[in-house]
Amino acid sequence: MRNILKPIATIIAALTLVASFAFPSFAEHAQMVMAGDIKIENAWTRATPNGAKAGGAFLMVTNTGGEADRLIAASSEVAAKVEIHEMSMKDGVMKMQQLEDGLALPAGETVELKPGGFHIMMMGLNKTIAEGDMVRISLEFEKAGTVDVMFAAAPLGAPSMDHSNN
Ligand SMILES: [Cu+2]
Repeated sequence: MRNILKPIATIIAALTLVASFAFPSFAEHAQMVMAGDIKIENAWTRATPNGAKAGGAFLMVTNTGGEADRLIAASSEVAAKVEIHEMSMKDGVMKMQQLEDGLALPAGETVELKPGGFHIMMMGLNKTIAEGDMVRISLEFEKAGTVDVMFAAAPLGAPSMDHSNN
């Protein structure tokens, strides 16, 4: 790591360390972000094993407004592309697929993106994510616009994003 980045990384590591003792509750300490009527909480991702090309990211999205919105796209400097996925049971097999039209966010409701369900999928990762890293993902909402969210990286082995069995 370049020297100029080191103090920043140290501060972030110190801040996240305090909260990381009690994972999974540590995600609850993640910063709350508002984009228009959209409230984002509990943004977290996971450390990736060396060389992993994909990783999941999770959050709770509440549409506090009176009109439906959609999460339609995402991007990050750490991945070639970022997609919005759904995992579901099909003919007794867990499958994941991209939500081509994005994720519906009904007015007044909270939608949770979590392992085993809806999730943000980082594909073509260009770095290994380490525990305590803050991964910036830009989320684009149809009505609320685009907002950058920092996803705190939980330890390796935190609730699995293995698409085959949860
Ligand atoms: Cu996925």
